[in-house]
Amino acid sequence: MDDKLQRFYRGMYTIRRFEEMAIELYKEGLIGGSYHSCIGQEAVAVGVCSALRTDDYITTTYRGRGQHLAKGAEPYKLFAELLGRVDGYCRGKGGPMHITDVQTGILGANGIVGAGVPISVGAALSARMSGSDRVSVAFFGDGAINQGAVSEALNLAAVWSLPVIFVCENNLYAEMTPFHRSVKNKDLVERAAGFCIPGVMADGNDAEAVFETALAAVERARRGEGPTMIEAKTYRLQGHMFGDTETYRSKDEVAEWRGKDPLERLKWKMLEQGSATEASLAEWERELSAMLEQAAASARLSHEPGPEAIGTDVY
Ligand SMILES: Cc1ncc(C[n+]2csc(CCOP(=O)(O)OP(=O)(O)O)c2C)c(N)n1
Ligand SMILES: [Mg+2]
Repeated sequence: MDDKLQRFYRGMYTIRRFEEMAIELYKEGLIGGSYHSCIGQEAVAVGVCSALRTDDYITTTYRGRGQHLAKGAEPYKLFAELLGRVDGYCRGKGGPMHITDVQTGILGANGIVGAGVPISVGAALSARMSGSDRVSVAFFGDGAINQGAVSEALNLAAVWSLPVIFVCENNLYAEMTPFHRSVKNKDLVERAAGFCIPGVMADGNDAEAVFETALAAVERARRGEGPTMIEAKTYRLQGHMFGDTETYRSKDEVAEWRGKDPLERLKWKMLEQGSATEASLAEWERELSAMLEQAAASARLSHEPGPEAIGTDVY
């Protein structure tokens, strides 16, 4: 059995089921605001986070539950936060867009496009200043590439040779805008050269390829050799957020990417290599689904913060 592929599959399946279940909770009216699912992008989260230690840092976007789970977040506390309950990571006051867990190095999801990137650079600076060999990863979308703060963060990380990995999760769209309408570059990783940072492409629907690319960048950062930018092209198999009518992309395009579903690809690879059987896959899926069902059921039992908590945890 290839333990690594097994771990990747289990991690990706957990994210997929978590998101499917979160959508059901959203439909029930139990989650406030909007919900941005990461279904289809699981290989980037699992590939990159598998190259990290628990004490390394990450920042994510509002689409970040995949990265949180891959970094070690507990499904129960994630569900509780989505439901706005006191047992959630932000005691029910953050919802899906602000999940933070210092224990696992999750320095926050962020609803502001690009805003996590300078925070990651700050975390990398703190790692350096405190004499640790921690690294920091900034996950951001294609839509963040033209944000001023992202350019400033890339530049500062390069100038100070900070241990940070910039992971551009290019799912081809920023809301309804295809990325090629807002940049001239064919690949966004070309931007790295302008900051004298190595830029590497990875197939964002292949967890193993993402892992190998991320591991090289993480090891380089730990050796003190500075930042790397990774562009992982992938695709969100759902709309930008729940309720998106998806008129801006064709059914053929979606079908083409469904054919590249990262979970299915890994499944076939494992079956071909003999590192899993249909029966073992079905057993893991049953086990992980049951674990998530239990987590969601318990989260429903947690209560909402009361009026007495209105002034706490607010900065
Ligand atoms: C600074 C800022 N500008 C605009 C928005 C509105 N907005 C929300 S999501 C989004 C698209 C971002 O796309 P991308 O970075 O590619 O991430 P994806 O949603 O594809 O994961 C935009 C423009 C915002 N939240 N923050
Ligand atoms: Mg995008």
